[in-house]
Formats: sequence, structure tokens, C-alpha cells
Amino acid sequence: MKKFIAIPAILIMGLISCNSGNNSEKAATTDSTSMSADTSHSTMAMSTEATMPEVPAGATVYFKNLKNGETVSSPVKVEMGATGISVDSAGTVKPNSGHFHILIDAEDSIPTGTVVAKDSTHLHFGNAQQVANITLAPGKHKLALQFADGAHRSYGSKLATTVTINVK
Ligand SMILES: [Cu+2]
Repeated sequence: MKKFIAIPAILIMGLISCNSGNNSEKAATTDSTSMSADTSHSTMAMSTEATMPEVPAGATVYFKNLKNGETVSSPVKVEMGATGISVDSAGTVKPNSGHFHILIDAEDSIPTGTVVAKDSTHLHFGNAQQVANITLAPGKHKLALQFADGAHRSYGSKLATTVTINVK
């Protein structure tokens, strides 16, 4: 019984965070709050259903085409690289895989297990994209690349990196 409740809940949460627009952060927050308040059983079942995968030994993520201090034009093309872990779509939690996030002038990394926020400074690439074009105002900006699992839970600082660039 618990399993039948938990699996759709995970799928719904995934769909909300992947497919909706700017309001999704509020929607997802409301959902998880009401879920934990009303159905503690399904929350418990969920955590055992989809345990956070381990970071594979030696896995890293990196900006392929940006170097610290580089001057670039907006929109900024960002190529994202991962070694030792595969890039996959969000929605299903699988070992040895996940998807990229870019944090703009925000955190250097998100603590392990924490769901990455979704807003104008926390971009999700839940369709396994590895290239992004990001519009940035002129000036200095810090970009952080953060890898997370299929449920958008951060792999932490081991699978994160930052770069500081100057936009013309
Ligand atoms: Cu995500």
C-alpha cells in the first residue's frame, strides 16, 4: 500500500519541478509541505524507495569552455561536462546519473541531498542538456555548476564547481 502511494508522489514532484515555469518553486514547496503534514506514511516510504545515490568515486563536473576571469558576451554559451557519471533526464532516480544545474551569483554548491531550488538564479537542465545560453547583465558574475540526481537532490560539493566571468 505504501509503495503505491509513494511512486506517483515522486513522479508528480518530478514533473512539477521539471515542466512548469516560474511558479514551480512555490508549487513544489506547497506540495511537499502538505505531503509531509498529511501523509507521514508516504513520506517515509518515499525515502526508502528512492535513496540518494552515492557519488561515484572520482566523478567530477566542469565548465568545458569557460575559464576564471574570462571576458565573454551575453548570451553566454556554457558547455557543461561530467566525467565518471552519466547525464540523464530528471524524473527517475538512477545510480551513477543525474543532471546539471547552473547557479547564477548564488551558492558555490548545494548541500548533499538538498533539492536544488528552481528560480531565475537556479537553472535546471532536466532534459539532460549539456549546453546552455544564458543572458547575463554586463559585469562580473559567478556561475556554479551543480550536479543532482533524478529528483533534483544535490550531489553536493563533490559534483560542483564554480567559475567567475566578466560579461561585456
Ligand atoms: Cu534539477
